[in-house]
Amino acid sequence: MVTTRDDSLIAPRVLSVPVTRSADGSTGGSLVVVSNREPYSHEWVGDAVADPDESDTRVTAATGGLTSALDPILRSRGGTWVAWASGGADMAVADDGEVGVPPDEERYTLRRVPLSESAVEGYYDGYANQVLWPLCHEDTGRIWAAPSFWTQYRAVNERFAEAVVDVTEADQRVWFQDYHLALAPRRVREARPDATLHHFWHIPWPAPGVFAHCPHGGDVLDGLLACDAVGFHTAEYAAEFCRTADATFPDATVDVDSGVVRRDGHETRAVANPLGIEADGVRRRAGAADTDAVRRDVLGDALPDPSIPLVLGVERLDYTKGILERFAALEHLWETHPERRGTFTYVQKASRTRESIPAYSDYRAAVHDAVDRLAERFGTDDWRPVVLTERRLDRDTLAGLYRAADVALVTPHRDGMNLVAHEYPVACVDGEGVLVLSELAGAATTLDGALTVNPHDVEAIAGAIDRALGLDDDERRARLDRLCATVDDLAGDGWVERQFDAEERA
Ligand code: ADQ
Repeated sequence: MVTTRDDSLIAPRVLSVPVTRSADGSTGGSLVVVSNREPYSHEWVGDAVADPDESDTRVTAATGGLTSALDPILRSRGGTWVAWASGGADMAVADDGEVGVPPDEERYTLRRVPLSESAVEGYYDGYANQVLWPLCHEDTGRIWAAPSFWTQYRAVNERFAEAVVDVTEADQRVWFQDYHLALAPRRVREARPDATLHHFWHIPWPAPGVFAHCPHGGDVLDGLLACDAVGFHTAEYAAEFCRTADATFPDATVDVDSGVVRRDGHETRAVANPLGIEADGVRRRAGAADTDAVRRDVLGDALPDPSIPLVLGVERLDYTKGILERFAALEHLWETHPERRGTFTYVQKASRTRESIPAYSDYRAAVHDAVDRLAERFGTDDWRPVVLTERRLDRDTLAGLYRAADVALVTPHRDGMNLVAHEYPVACVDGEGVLVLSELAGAATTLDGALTVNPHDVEAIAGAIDRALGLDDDERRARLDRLCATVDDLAGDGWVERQFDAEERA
């Protein structure tokens, strides 16, 4: 049974009731966090196979939205982070799979789950990234479900669940992260009926008709419904989750308005809880950057004219990010507005990703072809229309590159949130910068001030680039101010607090 009201009335339900803080300023007791990626990984330095005694290890801290939101929480309250042992030396430095982190302070425990190569292939490259990822981004034609994918996904979720049960007290709070771990909560619930289980689904949740394409969809949903609360970036995803539960389980009672699914005597709350960024850190790094040096470093001799405006795209080379449509839009713009040729350079900062999956290696090849095509068609001795760089940039350089860019294009077909759309405006510390944003990214529901576009509408993207470059100072600054205000609203610890607040309300 489903109760709902007119969809257009479902405004983002961002919960905002403050949560009681303990004396140390944290928001509660110790916590178990569970994710595919680990916050710290150990690698061998030197040849560990040839000479183990002469080898040492190096520890790398992960960067990205998830780690920067959760690592400080675990540092302040203590607890355990359970994750895949992805580093070559991870298990060698751990004691029974556990190691204290951060390395110098040891504020919490990292419990590592070792996985074989075939397990990672089936679970991560397979079911997670060839079934759930295209499904949730509503690109069902790309779903590919070899039998081993599901077998490994189930087995790996089982392994994670065993590790979680091992480190979890009877009534502790556990927080699972993302689409790699949909089944583990059900197993943990069976062993720890009194624990409080949370999940956060970082990618979109599709409409029920799209979710119907999911092989084993009932099991995926059943795993998530073992949780007390499942968080999503937007109210739309939370509502679609409820509708999917209603369509999949006739015995469930679903209230889309309040985001509650009741089944088998258990209640799960779907909550809209947008993730923000560490805005002050981005601002500080951008403010400290020497933008001329960053332009020289990233673009080298590709940029003969150091004063030419930059239009920027930053993302993993993922087919959901809309990079090819962006190149088509640039081509259309330079074709229909020849006066725009030579007036700006488009910089695509791309990182290679998931390349063992054919859809990704094909996409990367198509991106390179498009760059070559544009260079051949429009390039001159004095002007490179497009610069593609796949170099890994540290956070300081990336913040400097954002600041150096006059316009940023964030045009994914679909995106849970998209943190680049949050980072770019606050990095524009000189008050210059225009964000062109896909109306289908989660960020479009939370940020105000961008020029929004349909990510498939090549002509509209071309028009938005043209408009962004010509925006007058007043409008540009007013838009940037609004963007920064909305990014700041979501920055900080609010994300963690809102998630746990949902549990208290339940
Ligand atoms: P992603 O799909 O990886 O994340 P996004 O949120 O844009 O997408 O990026 C995550 C981070 O990676 C950003 O902080 C960005 O700075 C960094 N990054 C991206 N490309 C980079 C590059 N080429 N070089 C250096 N750094 C780069 C998933 C979901 C998103 C959701 C996040 C968090 O797909 O929708 O916003 O999780 O929930």
